[in-house]
Amino acid sequence: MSETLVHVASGKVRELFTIDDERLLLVASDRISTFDVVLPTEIPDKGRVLTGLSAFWFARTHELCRNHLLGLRPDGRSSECRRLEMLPLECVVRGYLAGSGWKDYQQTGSTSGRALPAGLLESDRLPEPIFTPSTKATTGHDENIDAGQAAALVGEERYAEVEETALELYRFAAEHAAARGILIADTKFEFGVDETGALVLADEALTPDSSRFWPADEYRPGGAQPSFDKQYVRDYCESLGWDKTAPGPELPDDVVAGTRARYVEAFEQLTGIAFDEYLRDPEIMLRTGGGA
Ligand code: Q0N
Repeated sequence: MSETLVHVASGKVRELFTIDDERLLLVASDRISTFDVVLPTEIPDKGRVLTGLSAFWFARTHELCRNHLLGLRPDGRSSECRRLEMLPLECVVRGYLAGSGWKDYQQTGSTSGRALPAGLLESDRLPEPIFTPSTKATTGHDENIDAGQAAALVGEERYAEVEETALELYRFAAEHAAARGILIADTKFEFGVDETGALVLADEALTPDSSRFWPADEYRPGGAQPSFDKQYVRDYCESLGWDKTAPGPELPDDVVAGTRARYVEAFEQLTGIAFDEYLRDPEIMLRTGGGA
């Protein structure tokens, strides 16, 4: 019954282990990063919220795209995944103008080589969602690339398929979330290819760590928007005058509790499933049509 897990990769807040030749175990920790620095204080259950949310989206987008999820472990934070050949692209979709998209637009009127209408404000909704791939940087920040550079990395045909699929996934999720009071400003997908050559959605998907979630009732274009999940952490860090280099500050109990509550709120608002229900039996995410 016991299994030997071989560690294969670490992200800032997630770890990946080999189960066997076909399967990996993706484990989401409770670590949190802000301003690109992982903080010394954890947010209890954050990894479970993100694992459950990802599973929710995987179950509900299966007709749009295959995905790597095989099953959830009883701990609620570990997913068994199909092992794939990953594409060397970060597949970003933007529905609103924020982050590096806004920076590029201010400097050039374009983002990732795509001209946008003049006069857009920070956080404005784009006329339509756009696909803005970037390269996977092994250190530092991912670098935005244009469609030609991205197609050169994966091939023209695969590029067209990835763009179309990423846009469909974003449209589906953004519409679902907006109806429940959360704007998904942008999101990053990672895709792989299975042994038959089929495109498969991997990693975590449509979580607050892979996306910008904004509370819809506070949406005011013309400046930066509050983050649905991390705003208490950012505000606290700003109040300290921390220089945003490692190591980051410890978080006080009220900031931890408030932030945990925001993650759970995002989970329940988006899925319509009580977080307690998920903890009792994580695989309900894969069976139920979902309360929402
Ligand atoms: C893989 N990464 C990205 C999580 C994410 N299904 C898969 N098959 C093969 N490789 C990968 C996956 C997935 N998902 C994805 N690296 C390998 C980065 N990681 C880093 C650590 O935690």
